[in-house]
Amino acid sequence: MADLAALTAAIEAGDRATAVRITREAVEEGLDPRTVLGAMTVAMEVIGAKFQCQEIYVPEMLISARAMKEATAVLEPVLVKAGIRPEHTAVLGTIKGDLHDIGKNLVGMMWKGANIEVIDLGTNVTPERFVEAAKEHGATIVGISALLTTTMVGMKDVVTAIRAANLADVKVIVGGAPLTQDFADMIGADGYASDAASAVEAARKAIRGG
Ligand code: B1M
Repeated sequence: MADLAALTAAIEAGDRATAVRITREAVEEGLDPRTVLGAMTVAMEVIGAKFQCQEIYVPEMLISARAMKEATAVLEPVLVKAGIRPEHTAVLGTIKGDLHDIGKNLVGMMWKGANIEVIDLGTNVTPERFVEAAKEHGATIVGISALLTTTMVGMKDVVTAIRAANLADVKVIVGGAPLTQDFADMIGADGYASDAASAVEAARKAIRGG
């Protein structure tokens, strides 16, 4: 029988081959895909916690996220067939004028690991594009990343555009090296995270409404 504890351990260790093999076994045995997804998500929670307390660093997090991605690709058709959808959809991008995307990509991976569907708009994203994509995909989260002090100010325009478009259910989460909680509050964002792991909790908290 597929060993789900070993699946969790494989993702934590970034062992892609083992993670994919156990996921295939679980699928062939007809295990509930939610249970399998749960075993994967736990691994990313552990990775997130270890990253936050600097027990591991960006490379290890990327390796685990890659293992998670390959294992979820095996599970995805079964989830779709069973009508199991991600809990939320997020539109994610780096702000207009900014081409840094490594941190943004990590946030995307962590959100996917937390069962949030991620529509990645890439870099240099205008406020109009964030709004369009949020409408098109029925997103409940808009995530914006900025790495430059010159571009972070443009985040306020995205918040303003989202509010002007009457997207009342959309929560805006912001992050990036030059940002602070004070800045996020000042521009009226619904959440701020200092790293990719806390971006999961920031999104959940904003959706819960505090
Ligand atoms: Co640039 N760059 N860069 N750069 N670059 C910085 C940011 C800089 C601090 C370097 C320095 O001067 N010491 C500086 C900014 C100074 C400032 O504004 N205060 C800088 C500069 C000036 C520039 C250029 C202007 C340089 C030039 O051309 N003269 C230029 C700008 C181009 C542009 O964007 N228009 C530029 C270009 C580049 C490269 C293209 C060469 C490359 C980017 C490649 C890429 O991303 N694909 C690059 C890089 C790599 C860096 C550094 C070295 C590393 C950034 C990085 O990836 N960090 C950076 C210096 C540094 O940070 N040491 C620097 C790793 C990443 C995991 O961390 O992105 O902070 P970070 O993400 C974290 C958190 O911030 C948070 O979670 C992530 C994971 O924990 N987070 C979020 C990020 N987004 C989030 C969103 C959230 C929540 C959390 O919610 C949605």
